[in-house]
Amino acid sequence: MRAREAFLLVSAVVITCAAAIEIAHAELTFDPPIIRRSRPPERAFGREGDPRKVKRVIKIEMSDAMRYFPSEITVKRGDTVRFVLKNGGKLPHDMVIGSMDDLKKRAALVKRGQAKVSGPGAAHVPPGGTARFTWQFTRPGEYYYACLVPGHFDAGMIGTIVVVQ
Ligand SMILES: [Cu+2]
Repeated sequence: MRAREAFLLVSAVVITCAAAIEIAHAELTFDPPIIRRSRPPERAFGREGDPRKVKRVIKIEMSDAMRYFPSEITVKRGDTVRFVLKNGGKLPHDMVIGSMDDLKKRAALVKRGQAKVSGPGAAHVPPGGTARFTWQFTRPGEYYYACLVPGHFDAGMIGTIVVVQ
């Protein structure tokens, strides 16, 4: 094997290992929503989006009927989306993106007063207020957005995000 081929092979192995470690780390740790990192951690459902690379703007309305409108959205893999939230109700509402498992865990923490809704992929919206955040969907699949104000998640304030190739 020539030196150049050997170098390429070693490089490929190193890069593959680094990627595998990063994926394992992202899936095994539960990042408390308050903690921010310098580089957006990649989760199963994507990562914090760069506001300069927004490709789509999606408006979502929240109501005291414990529903989002729309309650289902479809995005393309790789798209960076700016979510513009409007709370038309008299109660506060949240929008937090995640897998169903992740959202259930976060809802339980918020309910016990052990976490607040903030950080990447999440926003808390006061009555009559608006908020926005940017998210990049990096993997195809079905994910969710939910309101973690105690009682709202249980009342079905959940929407579905379908990420297509
Ligand atoms: Cu709510």
